[in-house]
Amino acid sequence: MGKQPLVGILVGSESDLDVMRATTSTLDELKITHELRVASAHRTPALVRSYAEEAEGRGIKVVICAAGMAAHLAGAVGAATDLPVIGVPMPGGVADGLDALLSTVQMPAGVPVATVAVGKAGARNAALLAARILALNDEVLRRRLRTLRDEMAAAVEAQNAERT
Ligand code: RP5
Repeated sequence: MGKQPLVGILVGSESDLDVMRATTSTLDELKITHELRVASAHRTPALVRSYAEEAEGRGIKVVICAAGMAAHLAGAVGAATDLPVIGVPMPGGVADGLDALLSTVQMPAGVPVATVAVGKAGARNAALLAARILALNDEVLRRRLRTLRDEMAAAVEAQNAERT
């Protein structure tokens, strides 16, 4: 039996998986347990509803939802759980992700969705934001996040050193 997942990832389609590897690899890097399911607000609404309703009871702490085009997944999940929900708008569609960005970010008052950038940058940041939420109660994870931030700064400094 696998370890209890702390982060649940829902993707609207298998076609989102390439982008969402940036989320799973970042969670792996931070040693955060996670699970991933394909579930669509449009194609499998009952599956989305039951996943959202059961997630907290199953020990999930944060749900990350990736969807493109008319991206209702994160909002639909947020409507059925009190867990923090992070939405990742997928590129593609008629406006290459701007459609999904607006669909995800423009939640009416009452159901929050923390929306990150479109595509791979957002997919990585979704994992980092989930990690920051989990780190509120996890000192070891907080140190891992600090190390990651220090490494990022060091990499930029090394690039500048090469220029001088
Ligand atoms: C959304 O529609 C999915 O999240 C995906 O980004 C987009 C297109 O899905 P496919 O037609 O490629 O399955 O629901």
